[in-house]
Amino acid sequence: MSALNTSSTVPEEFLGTLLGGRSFLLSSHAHPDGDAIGSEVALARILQATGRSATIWNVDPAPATYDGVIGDIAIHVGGTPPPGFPEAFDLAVALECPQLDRTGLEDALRRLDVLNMDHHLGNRLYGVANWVDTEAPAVAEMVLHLAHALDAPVDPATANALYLGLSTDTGSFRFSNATPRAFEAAAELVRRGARPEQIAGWLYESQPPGAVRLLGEVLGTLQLHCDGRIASVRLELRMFERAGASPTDSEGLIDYPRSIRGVEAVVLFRERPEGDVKVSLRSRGGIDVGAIASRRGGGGHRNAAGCLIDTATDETAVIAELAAAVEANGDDLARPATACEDAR
Ligand SMILES: [Mn+2]
Repeated sequence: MSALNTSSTVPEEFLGTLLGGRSFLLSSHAHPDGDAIGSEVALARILQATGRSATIWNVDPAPATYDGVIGDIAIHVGGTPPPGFPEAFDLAVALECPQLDRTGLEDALRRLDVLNMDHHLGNRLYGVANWVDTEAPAVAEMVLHLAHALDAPVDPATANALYLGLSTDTGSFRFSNATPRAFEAAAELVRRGARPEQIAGWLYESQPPGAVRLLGEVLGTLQLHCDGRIASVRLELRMFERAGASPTDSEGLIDYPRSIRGVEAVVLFRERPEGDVKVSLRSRGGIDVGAIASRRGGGGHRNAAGCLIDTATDETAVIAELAAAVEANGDDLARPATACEDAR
């Protein structure tokens, strides 16, 4: 096994506890992303290859985009425990969860000893043993180190699953976590049979037609405010029908207005069948959209947040609050101080 040239090592207590288990239950957060699924699938394959058993249990199904990586690894989905729970398992591993309740299965998982394996800042260290490496570009990269610590084979399918996690968590190696560690892990995974062009095809060239038509509908509503520093778009219920799109086809829509030069904050207003409107907010740097969402009973963090509102009148109010937040953050481009008045 070639060792990676990084400082990451599996903590002894974590490794020792894991080595004491034979039958594992793996879980990750609700609405699993590429790092959640890639890390779970790879860890299941690694545990199985070393004579252990592993069952994956997630509260939500994986997006179809990840089917190729999941392969023949079964994922148990929903709130009802898998057969034999809890007696059939002697350890649980929570991957990618800063808090155990992020699994949506906390009460059940608490019946087992839980190992906590994560890379998020602010992890609550809820495990019987915790391995939290905030320098790790993805949990998938930690799973690769764990495979080495277990002297487990990393076959091409396992490498591909880990590459999915690494690639999605780094935004295809564009984000600030695209560190030397990320590239070193990527190089090793490709050497072991991961196929970047196949993963990229699944991630970026496998859209259902309805998703692309829905994007067209949404972009038709694009409005710029505050001298182009704020972009807003609307997603209306009737657009799904016109586009022949399903609810999951709306994922990632907010990234498009965010890609406009000069845009510092984005809001997506999404009509819900319940009659209210879901507000999704994104921002750059010091612009705090988390505060706007939490004032309205929502949640999130500084640069990504969401809340529910009632009427179209409230949409104007949200944009005005966003304008205030953008102005309060200053303007690198030294535009006139009146630039945001149109948004009030
Ligand atoms: Mn991650």
